Amino acid sequence: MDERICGLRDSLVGLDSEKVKENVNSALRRRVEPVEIVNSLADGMRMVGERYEAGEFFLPELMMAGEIMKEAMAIITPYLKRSEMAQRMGKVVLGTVEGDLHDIGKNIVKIMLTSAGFEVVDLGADVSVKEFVESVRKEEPKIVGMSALLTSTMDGMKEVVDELKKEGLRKGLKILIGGAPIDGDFAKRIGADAYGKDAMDAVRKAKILVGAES
Ligand code: B1M
Repeated sequence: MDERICGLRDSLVGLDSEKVKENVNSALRRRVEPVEIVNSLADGMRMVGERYEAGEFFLPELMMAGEIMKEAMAIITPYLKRSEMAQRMGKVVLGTVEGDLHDIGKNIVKIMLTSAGFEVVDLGADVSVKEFVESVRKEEPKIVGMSALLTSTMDGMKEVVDELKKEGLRKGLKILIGGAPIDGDFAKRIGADAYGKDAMDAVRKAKILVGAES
């Protein structure tokens, strides 16, 4: 890892909000690519998850890490440049599926898509099937993006895909999904068009879906 950001991940795992902000600002001053800073923080969140799984962290620590991550993202967001292709990339309706409150990954995907020139309509977290469908009808996006972090909510993605089909809205509309328990096989199984492993991959897949990249 770049030595200019190596303290960043560890300060997040250490749940040291002030240190994280200091490290983010310092990395930005040293002209580290904002995307690299985001990746390093995402890595830290993964380590927080591992500690939770190992019984070293509990729910309050998860919540604290989530808040620190949001504060850090608020500092970084203005530095992520909007692409000049903005007009051509098109609209994405994005949300975390019903019953699922995890929105950190979804928010990173939103920031990355926006920086790549997509117009993102963010429905937030805990988004019902009906809300997704109504938003597609209203916004006429090129892509619907869904995020899920819980194994118990990932099937909600299939419900959205099925309902869009039932409502005659699936034609010409691409569906991109992601989140820790999701993989390419699941995407295929539920009839989604693509799976994003992380935020960078989500941008790459979104570009492919709209024909901007092969
Ligand atoms: Co929770 N949680 N959580 N949690 N939480 C997990 C997901 C869990 C794996 C932890 C664990 O047990 N190891 C586990 C799920 C287990 C399972 O389903 N099998 C879990 C659990 C159990 C729970 C609760 C049930 C705990 C409880 O209450 N007892 C509860 C559920 C609440 C609910 O949703 N209804 C809960 C609550 C919470 C907090 C609120 C405390 C907090 C969320 C704060 C927030 O999001 N605002 C939280 C957190 C922080 C986590 C972990 C530690 C970290 C998640 C995260 O932010 N990762 C998580 C452990 C883990 O994931 N290893 C865990 C960092 C983020 C950058 O990565 O979200 O994966 P990720 O996003 C990536 C990619 O997945 C991808 O790109 C992103 C950026 O690279 N991606 C996409 C994501 N969406 C995409 C969409 C795309 C494409 C790519 O296209 C559209």
